[in-house]
Amino acid sequence: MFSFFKNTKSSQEVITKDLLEERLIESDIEYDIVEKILDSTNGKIKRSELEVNLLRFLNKESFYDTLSLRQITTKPLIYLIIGVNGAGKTTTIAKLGNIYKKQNKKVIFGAGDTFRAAASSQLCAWGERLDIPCVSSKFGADPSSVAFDTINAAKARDMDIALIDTAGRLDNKINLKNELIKISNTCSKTLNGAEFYKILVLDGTQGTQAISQAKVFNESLNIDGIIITKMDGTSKGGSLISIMSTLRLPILYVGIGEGKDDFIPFDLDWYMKNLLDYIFSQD
Ligand SMILES: Nc1nc2c(ncn2[C@@H]2O[C@H](COP(=O)(O)OP(=O)(O)OP(=O)(O)O)[C@@H](O)[C@H]2O)c(=O)[nH]1
Ligand SMILES: [Mg+2]
Repeated sequence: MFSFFKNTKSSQEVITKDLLEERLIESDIEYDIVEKILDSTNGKIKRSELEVNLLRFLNKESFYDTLSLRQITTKPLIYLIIGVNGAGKTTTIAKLGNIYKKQNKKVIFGAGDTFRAAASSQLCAWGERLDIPCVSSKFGADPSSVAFDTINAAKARDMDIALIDTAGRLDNKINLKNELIKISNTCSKTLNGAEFYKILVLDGTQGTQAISQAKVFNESLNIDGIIITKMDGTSKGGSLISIMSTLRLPILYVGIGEGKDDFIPFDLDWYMKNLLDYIFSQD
C-alpha cells in the first residue's frame, strides 16, 4: 500500500503526459489545477519541471511564504479544535499538548465534545497519560459551558495554553455549524474579546472532500490554520496543494500515526519530495 509518508517504490525522472494526468488525479489534486499543469506539458515531463509548475500554484516567494499562523500573544492562549467526526481532533489535541508540555508550557484540556458518550473520557485519558489537567462535563452538557469553564480554569490556574475539543458530528450539519459558532462566541466573550486560534483538523485520506469541508468551516468560522492527519495512511497528499493555493490557509502540522509523538511540523520541501516521489514512482 502506498503511504505518502513512507514511499518505498523507486522513482523515474521522466513520465509521459498520460501517466502524469493519471497520477495527478490519483494524488487528489483538484482537476482545474491538473488541467493547468497538463496545458503546459508536451509529451513528457521531467520531475524538476513538474516541481516548478506545482510551486507556481503556491506562488512561493510571494503568498506561500506569507502563509503562517497569525501571532496571538494573550495568556492563556486558547486553541479551539474543530473538524468532522473521526478527522483526528482528540488525538491531535493530545499531540499538541505533548509538544507544548515539552516546551515547559502549562497546558489544560477542555473536553468540549459532549455529544459522543466516550469523547470526554478519551481526551481526559490522554490528559492523565500526559499529566495535563482536563476540564469535562457530563454527556449531553452544553459544549459552550465546557469552553467557558476551561478558559476560566486556565485563567485561575495560570495556564499558558488551553486546547478545547469539539464534537465532529451532531444530528445535522447546520446544527454542527451553529454549535461551533456558539462555542466560538463563548470563547471570545469569556476572553473579553481577546483573540484565540481556531484550528481545523482534516483527515488526509479524505482527498478532495477535505477541501470542501475546509471551505465550509472557513466560511462560518474564519479558520486560522489547518492540521492534516493520517498522512501515514492511504493519503495521496495532493489536496494539500488546493488547501494552500485556494484557501490560503497555513498548514501547521501533519499527523503520521496514532501515538503522541507521531506529529511533525509541516514543511513544504518535505511535502513536495513525497508528492513527487508518488507521481514519479515506478508501477
Ligand atoms: N494512522 C493515523 N491515525 C490517526 C491519526 N490521527 C488520528 N488517528 C486515528 O483516527 C481515529 C479518530 O481519531 P480521533 O482523534 O478520535 O478523531 P476525532 O476527530 O476526535 O473523532 P470524533 O471525536 O469522533 O469526532 C483514531 O483511531 C485515531 O487513533 C494519524 O495521524 N494517523
Ligand atoms: Mg474526538
